[in-house]
Amino acid sequence: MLLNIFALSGVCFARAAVFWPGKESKIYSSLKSHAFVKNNIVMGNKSSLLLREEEIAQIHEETGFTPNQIERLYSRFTSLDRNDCGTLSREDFLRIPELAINPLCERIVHSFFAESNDDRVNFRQFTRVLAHFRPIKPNKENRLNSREEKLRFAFKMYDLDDDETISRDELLNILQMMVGANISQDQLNSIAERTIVEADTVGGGKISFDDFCRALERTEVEQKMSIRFLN
Ligand SMILES: [Ca+2]
Repeated sequence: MLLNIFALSGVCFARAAVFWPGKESKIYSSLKSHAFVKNNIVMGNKSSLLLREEEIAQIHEETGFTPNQIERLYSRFTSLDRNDCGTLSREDFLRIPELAINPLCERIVHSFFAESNDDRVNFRQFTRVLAHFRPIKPNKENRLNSREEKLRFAFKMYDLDDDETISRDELLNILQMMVGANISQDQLNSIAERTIVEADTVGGGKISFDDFCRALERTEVEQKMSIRFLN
């Protein structure tokens, strides 16, 4: 039960995120060509909007994305940045149709703002969040996409008040987002209750990060929370 609930949220995220950097998505191609035109127009008079070599090198070092992937992501980023201010607002994210209809939309968007002090997301923060979804490759481990970081990322989606535990109400909140009105309130309450009882090892009625990891011990988080970024 627990495994399914937690794994499902990871899949929800991966589905939404796949629309950002992938070539497969139609919306991406149209946005990308828009960004391409925009970049060409602004080139020369708004050089601050272009990525500098050293920024690419820093982001590569930090996230493990290749320079080519970084440029693709940047093109996506600038296409979402309607006001050309170099940062994204929550509204910018909500204009992505695939994201707007994702049941966990609010939590996904929230995760981009975790490191932001002023409710804006810059390109570096944007790439750091997406880096959690890079597949894990042998001998090429990057801190951001390790199994533990992927799990921590999923955990934070549940932990609405950032107190490092998942309470019954927080679990219920995510369950409601995921299943909508398909399951009665009574059933949801009982699922949340059972999940907590199953996972909570210290008996405090809450799920700690350790409990969360233990519950997902036999789940292939690496695959469920990975996106194949094109090279
Ligand atoms: Ca909490």
